[in-house]
Amino acid sequence: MKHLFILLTLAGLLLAACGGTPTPDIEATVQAAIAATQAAPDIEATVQAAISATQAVQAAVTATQAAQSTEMPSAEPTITPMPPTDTPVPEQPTHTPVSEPAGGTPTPSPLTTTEIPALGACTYYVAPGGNDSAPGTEAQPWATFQHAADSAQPGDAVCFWGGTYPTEETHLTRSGTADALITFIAYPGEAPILDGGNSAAELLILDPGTSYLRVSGFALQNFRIWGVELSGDNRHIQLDHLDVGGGEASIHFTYGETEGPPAEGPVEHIVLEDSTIHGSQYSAVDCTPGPCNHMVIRRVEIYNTGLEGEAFYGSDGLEFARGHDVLVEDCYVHDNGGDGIDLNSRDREGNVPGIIVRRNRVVRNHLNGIKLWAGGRMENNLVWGQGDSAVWVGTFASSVEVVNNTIAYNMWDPAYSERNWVFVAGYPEFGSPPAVQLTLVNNIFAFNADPTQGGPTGIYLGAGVELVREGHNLYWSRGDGEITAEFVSGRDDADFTRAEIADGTWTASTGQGQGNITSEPLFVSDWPEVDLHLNAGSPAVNAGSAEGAPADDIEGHPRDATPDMGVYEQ
Ligand SMILES: [Ca+2]
Ligand SMILES: [Ca+2]
Repeated sequence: MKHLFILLTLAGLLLAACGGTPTPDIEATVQAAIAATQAAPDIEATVQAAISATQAVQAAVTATQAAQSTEMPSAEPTITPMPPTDTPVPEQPTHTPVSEPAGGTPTPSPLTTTEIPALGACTYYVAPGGNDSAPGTEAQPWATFQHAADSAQPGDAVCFWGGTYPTEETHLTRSGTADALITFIAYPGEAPILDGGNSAAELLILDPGTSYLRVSGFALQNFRIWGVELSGDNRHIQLDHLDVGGGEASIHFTYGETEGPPAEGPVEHIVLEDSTIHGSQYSAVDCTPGPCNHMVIRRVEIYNTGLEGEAFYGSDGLEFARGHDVLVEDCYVHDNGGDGIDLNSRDREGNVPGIIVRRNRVVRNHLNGIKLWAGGRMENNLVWGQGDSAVWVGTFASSVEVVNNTIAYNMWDPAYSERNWVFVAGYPEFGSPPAVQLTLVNNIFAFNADPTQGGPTGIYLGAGVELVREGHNLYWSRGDGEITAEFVSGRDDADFTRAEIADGTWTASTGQGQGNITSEPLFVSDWPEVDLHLNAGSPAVNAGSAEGAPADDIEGHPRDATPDMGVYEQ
């Protein structure tokens, strides 16, 4: 599917650039491009290539607009708009609700966002005070997003001037094509605001089937339920440079009952990047029931969601109930009432392919930090300040890789913390313990749960866990129980103490544990001014394993031949 998309994209680019006349040379070039695409190393590269190519097509199409055919798309989707009568049902909490909101003031985002790409030209314009009966030119702009959505053709770029647009529920029913997205974008330097006036239930609704769109550069506010909804069967959508706040969820993917199948088809090949999402009542970026496949969530800040509301129990920053090939990277997910990043909670068959969570900062969420229920790889994540277990993986049978994460000072803030293991793999939440193949390398676990409070704070490995590889981790959380390993037989106690890791007992019992460290990590700054960079004298410096370590650290610095443990390379 994605290769077909890229094929069409590249073909369209080449044809547009050559004035629409195919030649044998172009065919050969396209064939070469297909081969290159099929060799693309991963989802990220493929999706990025597709997006880049599509943007290039848009520019080419704009540049050659005079020569372009003006014919209408042959088949406009016939869609019956679906009224948003179904209030999303929150996941039943398995944890005690946080009793009161805390951490209410978000810290400023340190995200470095990219600029909105300059447009070669805009096909149409929209402005506050415009007129939908006008021709939509720069001098005589339209007034509403709905009119723009009803008028745009594949390849069109509709540019919005800054200001506030009172917005009712806006249905996007027209699709672009593989070689020509429809783009709705803030004019460079402008800041359009879509405002629902606290009466609109939703603002931008991509009806079932609507595909090949880009929405860029808008703030969405004062809606009651969802800011952006992808109803289902939506594919190849780019959402970027958005600021969405409030409602029940800011961005919602797939329509249907939470515990049931989706009412429409899956949402697939979506990029959400360089955006800020905040202040929802329930999960802020919500794919329930799903599935959401081939997703890229990148450089998104998600904060202050799930902290209050009628049915308050603590909702997540990012919650994808079902879906494969999901990449979450370079996000800052903090101060949410529930979990930070929660993936695949309804994929009970387990072993979901293509789940990657990396280089995220997951901070002060009041329940878990990162949950990978059905497998995946998490690397270079900075996870501190959670109110409950920082990381929870392998609730369903799966393979899980946990590499170069720094997991410290969780369950430390008494304002919202409970006591639990800091890291849990293969917990028997649904009866028998799930079979989990776990790789656990180069991580730092330190200062998890206030030691004055008592209770479990080490890591938990269930009876179905098989350690593919465990080693080069630093354990400094709970001296009398750093590792609880239910799968180890022949002991009175499943808990391995810090001393038993240091003296070789753990290694003798499991055949693992090479390179583990059981001393203080020596962070730059401890609680409350948390800075988990390593001091030069830290034992974690150069103590990691190069095998399977990520090429760079969380800040993009290349890792050397002797990687440091945790997220930072010195
Ligand atoms: Ca959750
Ligand atoms: Ca190093």
